[in-house]
Amino acid sequence: MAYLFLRLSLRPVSRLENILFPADLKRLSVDELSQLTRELKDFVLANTEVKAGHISSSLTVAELTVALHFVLNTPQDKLFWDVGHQAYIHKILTGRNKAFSTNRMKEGLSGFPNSSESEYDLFTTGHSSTSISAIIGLAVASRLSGESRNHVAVIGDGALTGGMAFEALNYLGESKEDVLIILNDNNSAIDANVGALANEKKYPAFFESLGLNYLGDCDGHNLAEIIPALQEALKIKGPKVLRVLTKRVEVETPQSALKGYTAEFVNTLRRLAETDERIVAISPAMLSGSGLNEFQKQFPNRCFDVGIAEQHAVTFAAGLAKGGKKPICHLYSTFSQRAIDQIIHDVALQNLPVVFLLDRAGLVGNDGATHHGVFDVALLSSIPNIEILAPASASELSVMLEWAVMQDFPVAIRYPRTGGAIPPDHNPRPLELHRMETILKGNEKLAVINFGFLLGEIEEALKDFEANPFVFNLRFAKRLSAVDLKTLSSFPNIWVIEDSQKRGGVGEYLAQQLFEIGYTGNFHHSGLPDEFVEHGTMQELYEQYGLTHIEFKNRFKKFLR
Ligand SMILES: Cc1ncc(C[n+]2csc(CCOP(=O)(O)OP(=O)(O)O)c2C)c(N)n1
Repeated sequence: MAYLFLRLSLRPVSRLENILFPADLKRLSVDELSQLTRELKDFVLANTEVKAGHISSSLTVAELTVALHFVLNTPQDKLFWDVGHQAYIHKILTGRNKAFSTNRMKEGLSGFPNSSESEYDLFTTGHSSTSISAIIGLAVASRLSGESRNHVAVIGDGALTGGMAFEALNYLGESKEDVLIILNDNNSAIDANVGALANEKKYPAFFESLGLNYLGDCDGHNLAEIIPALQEALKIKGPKVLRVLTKRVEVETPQSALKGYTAEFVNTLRRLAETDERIVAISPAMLSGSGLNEFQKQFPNRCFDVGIAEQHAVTFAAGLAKGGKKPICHLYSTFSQRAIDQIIHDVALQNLPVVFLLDRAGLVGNDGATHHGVFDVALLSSIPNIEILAPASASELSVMLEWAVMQDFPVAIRYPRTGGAIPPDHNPRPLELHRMETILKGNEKLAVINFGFLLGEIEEALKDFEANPFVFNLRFAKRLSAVDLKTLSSFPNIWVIEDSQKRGGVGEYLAQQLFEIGYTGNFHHSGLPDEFVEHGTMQELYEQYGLTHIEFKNRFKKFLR
């Protein structure tokens, strides 16, 4: 009995059970908050299976998150998490404790702050370096409305390398709005952080030279330091910066070898670079995601991680091309949106031979609306000089890259994350400008035109049919040769299938070219509708939008009966 009593009394009280909203934190002591922080970390680890990056970044700011919600009065006070991949604990503390296990699942919580999910998520985020501009906007709005509240942005040292952050700081130093910027400095940005500022001695002088009040550093894992530091900081009016030193909490993930599209890209690039010294590679802070860390090992002087700076990456590539190099500029499709003007103004206008690799094109799955790579075709296809290509298979990516580095104009190759669609049986033929590839010959009632990685789904859908339609692999988004247009115009039904927005997509371009030569048949178009796509697995999402073999088969039945 005495033993049982001892055990019960030693069992720690679960703090987390009683914390539903930030107000519940206010009555806890610093020791109790520390215990809660430990429980929160365990809770995150127990309730998340995927995306170690988000888990690590969230655990790294566990103490900071608890301290902020202890000190601030959210949602009246405005709290902005830059990028937002570190906001798991913020979500748990703001009414989403119970729902947290649905994180990143279809219909579940988003992996990023999402303003339609909770009033505590100030902004929908996912792309980096937006926090300072947005918090200044909110602070000005509060001032103009005569409302008194705190405005706080938390930005990582990685996100601080983004141009928008610099633009906003420059503005803030002069406008002197009342905002607190917390620099979460763990000297990492997925890979090691880069750039002159990452040298720690430079931060105080940098912020002060811009007219911001630099409040110094504090230990980001010690609540007894962070809480008073935040309380003091908020008493000071005007723009100020508090640097919180954190150590990245590493979460073990199985190290997978390069595979699929990433492996094809990197292995082909290495092979080409061995014989062509002009080839150089650029990545804005995505060296390991792109696979380019493998290229860097072999060619350390020809591989450039420029930080989270897509705009700079593109114009830097333009300069390299002008200087006689062959730059391979790797961008995630979704982040390339940042650099459309640089692609137009600095690359395409001068017809510079930069090769863009637009990775994670199409739907990316659980990262959701901020990260789907579905706008690239629409955004790029109105730009003169540039060619936009999409491989139907990983091996075709290799063929396309080999072709692209030989051209004297800009080329963008969009390709998906590996997985999420059935890989096709595809042995790509050599590329010819503006020529499509014939995949299957068959029934002359229907021409199916594939652009991108859904070819395997099309092939799967056709398995049980005796008669095939014609299936073509379009390859080039913007233009099709006169001879291929003529071939297509003899089909009474044409069906274009793509894994991006239909509006502005290849279907529209092809339809226009066909109608211009007098095509009068039926034109069908599958792709993504005019709406933002939420999160879920790639497969769930492609199913939702009718872009899998199941839906294709139903439609083939109608065409081929
Ligand atoms: C515009 C843009 N480019 C690239 C990314 C991919 N990305 C997500 S988090 C991250 C690193 C962020 O580093 P940091 O801000 O220091 O945050 P930490 O995870 O270290 O706390 C990168 C490069 C992004 N989200 N947005």
